[in-house]
Amino acid sequence: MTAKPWCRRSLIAGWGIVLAFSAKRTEAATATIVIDDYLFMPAELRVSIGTTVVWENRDSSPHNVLSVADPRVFRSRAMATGERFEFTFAAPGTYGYFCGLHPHMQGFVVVE
Ligand SMILES: [Cu+2]
Repeated sequence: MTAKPWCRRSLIAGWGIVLAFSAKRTEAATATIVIDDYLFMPAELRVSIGTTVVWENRDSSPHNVLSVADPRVFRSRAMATGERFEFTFAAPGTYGYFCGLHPHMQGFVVVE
């Protein structure tokens, strides 16, 4: 017994949806926060759940990134010029962070 044309069409449509979702899931969303001149730029970043945020130190001084929360959600080592730290945000929320070497340097990531 062969599938009726309408049935075949809905099968194809169904696979199309599955493939679209798979493509969306494997597409790695990333966002970059640049560290320069003792600032996080942008200081306020909004991303969707699952986004990997990359902090990139373009300053001539070393910096690190520590989440404000206790216990810390993320914590980088001191990054020299050109070094990066990344963290993937799996849960929604507002994540404040600062530089442990220069605590006046602050920013936050809103995950929604
Ligand atoms: Cu710093």
